Amino acid sequence: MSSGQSAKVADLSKVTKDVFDKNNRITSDFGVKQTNTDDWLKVASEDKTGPMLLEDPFAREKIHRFDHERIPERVVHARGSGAFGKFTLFESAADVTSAGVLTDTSRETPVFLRFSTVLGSRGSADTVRDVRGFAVKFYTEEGNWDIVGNNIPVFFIQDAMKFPDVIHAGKPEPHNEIPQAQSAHNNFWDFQYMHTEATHMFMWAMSDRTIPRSYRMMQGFGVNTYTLTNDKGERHFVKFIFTPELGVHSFVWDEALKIAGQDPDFHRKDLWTAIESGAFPKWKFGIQVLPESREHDFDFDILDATKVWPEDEIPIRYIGQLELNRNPDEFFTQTEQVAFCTGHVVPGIGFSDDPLLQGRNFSYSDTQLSRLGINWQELPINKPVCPVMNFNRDGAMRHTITKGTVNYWPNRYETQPPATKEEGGYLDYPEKIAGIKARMRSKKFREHYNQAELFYNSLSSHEQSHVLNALGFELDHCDDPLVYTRLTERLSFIDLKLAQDVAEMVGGDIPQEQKRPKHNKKAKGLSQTEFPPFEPTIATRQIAIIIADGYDAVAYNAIKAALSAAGALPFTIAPRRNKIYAEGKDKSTGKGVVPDHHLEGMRSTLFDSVIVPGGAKSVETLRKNGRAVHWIREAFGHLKAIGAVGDAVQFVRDAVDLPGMAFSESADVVDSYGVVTASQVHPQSFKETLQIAKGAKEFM
Ligand code: HDE
Repeated sequence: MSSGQSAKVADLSKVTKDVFDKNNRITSDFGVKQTNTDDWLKVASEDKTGPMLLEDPFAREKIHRFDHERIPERVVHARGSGAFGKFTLFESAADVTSAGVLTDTSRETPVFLRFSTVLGSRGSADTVRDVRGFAVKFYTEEGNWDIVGNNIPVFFIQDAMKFPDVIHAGKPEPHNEIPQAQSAHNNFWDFQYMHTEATHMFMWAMSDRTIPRSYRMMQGFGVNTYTLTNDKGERHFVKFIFTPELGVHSFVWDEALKIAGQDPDFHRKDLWTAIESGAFPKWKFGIQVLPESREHDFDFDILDATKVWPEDEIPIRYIGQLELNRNPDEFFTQTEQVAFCTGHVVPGIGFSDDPLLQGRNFSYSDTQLSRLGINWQELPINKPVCPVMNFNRDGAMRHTITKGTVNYWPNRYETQPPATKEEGGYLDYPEKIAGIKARMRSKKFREHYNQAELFYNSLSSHEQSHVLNALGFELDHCDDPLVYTRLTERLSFIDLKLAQDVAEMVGGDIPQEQKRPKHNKKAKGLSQTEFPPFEPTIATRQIAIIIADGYDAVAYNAIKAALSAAGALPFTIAPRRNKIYAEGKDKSTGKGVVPDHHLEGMRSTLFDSVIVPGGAKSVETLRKNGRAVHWIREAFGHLKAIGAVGDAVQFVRDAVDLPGMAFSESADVVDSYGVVTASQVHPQSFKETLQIAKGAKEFM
């Protein structure tokens, strides 16, 4: 929970009621206390149930309300999770903007952040391969400011008019509504081929960025180019970036696939649990700023949303911090009804001529009408914390009651005039525009491959191999040879070897020439390996401790205590969820440990690390249990840190049994695969085990 109540939380508390309030009694919507909510009023007796009476207002109301519970889901980004938090500044950006939220270092601005996937429906799985939404509503003293961003800094298209096409192509196909929450199908890849401008983005989409380990471990990007204007009226172009303190981490694909079935709410739970346990996720907030005079200094157009602004050329200036510290009280009225809008900007912040952004400014407010109705900005979660006063009136579900005899401006009373600049009014930047009216894009918008190659070149070799495998998976799911053959040919504009390897995997012609000369350049900030945690930590990482009857209680307790002390979340896993007894104990002599889960109830995929304490009998049981062996093997295959102590060491070594894997005979072995064993040292003291836990930390 939050340290203090933010202005927005206080505002929401005015319309919040508590289901656990003991003084309340169930009432109808019109406030009448009800005596029975289970039986429809009927003509009935002890011997016979007769017909139900339409006159029953309570029954009709209950069913009627239920019939209308659903509202349309978001046309994109339907699946999501949100949380409240605060935004603080540690450096004022007054040199480039007059916005209070970016200049006043004494402010705490309340925020609501909604994470999402793009393609899936509301009930789809969290861990599918997809771009993640990162939408932040800042409830500033000057009105709401929304950054409606993604976890990838570029987008598929350059012009908003193409948005319905890219989304139609990615969503389930129109004839049979297959597949759900997947880009691995003909139409998606057909679209990618038909639009060379999508090349850069699909390379990102095939990287590990689209299978994040946690919402807490991804970057957020405003993507579009906005502008900042300072007190002197000078304008700069700007990009917004959030970088997580926990570092950027991803699943390996096999894990993501399995978790989608094993726990479709994995990311939702992860965020919820972290906030409930007080491990508040934090991001550094940064800006990349360019004076207007430098607009044309680059070989790409800075208004093109399919391009990054390379950090080497335009450094990120980190000026603030975003923290999430409070879970919503109710999903529907908060996470579902929150409505973001790129058009929501506050004085000092403005738009650019980015053709994607300008279209978005229309689309977001428009789409809220079909989801929420014309008075959507009055919904509690969307209401600004500052006063709202204007002559927009009426419409369905209007809540505000405005007193007074006039509803227009100007009026004879001169009441509620527009604000001056000094009073905090929004000033439009007086930009000089000249041009011809035409449906076209400027020249630099027509180059589509340089940054796609830049991105690929900048990845580490293992990230590159993940891109290859991702393309291999996706195109394997396309059954139209035209789609996968053309796409592999397109890859030869980026990297011939990649194109050939993909073609080999998915079938079709093997491209023979690099279709465009390579520039071989790399840039900073594109590989996610550049974003380790700010401070090494295992806080909130989920660690499975596997035991069976006869486990070594000293080792088990020490490991558990050491992990908890480091802020990790240890879970005990055993062959059954009934009590498990330590070495030398049984029902009659010992208390026993109640495991959190049994081996079949959970899988290694749902944990960051697995540790097996010793105890001869326990290890003997686990050795004979196929699922226990699978836990170790699978964790190893997913490159997770695995720990073993005493008798469990040989068990773990046998389970992973990798040819050529050298285990030293000495104590405290940490090998390069992330397997940590301590066979010689029986952990008799808390301190020794803590050492082992610390070793494991380096591999998480
Ligand atoms: Fe969106 N997008 N978008 N989008 N978008 C929506 O608005 C749209 C784009 C993003 O958690 C919709 O309220 C157009 C880029 C997020 O509620 C809709 C274009 C980026 C969310 C819409 C884009 C985004 C949305 C659907 C091309 C990253 C979820 C529901 C010009 C910077 C917000 C809604 C939430 C949602 C339109 C492209 C991010 C239809 C026309 C680029 C995070 O208005």
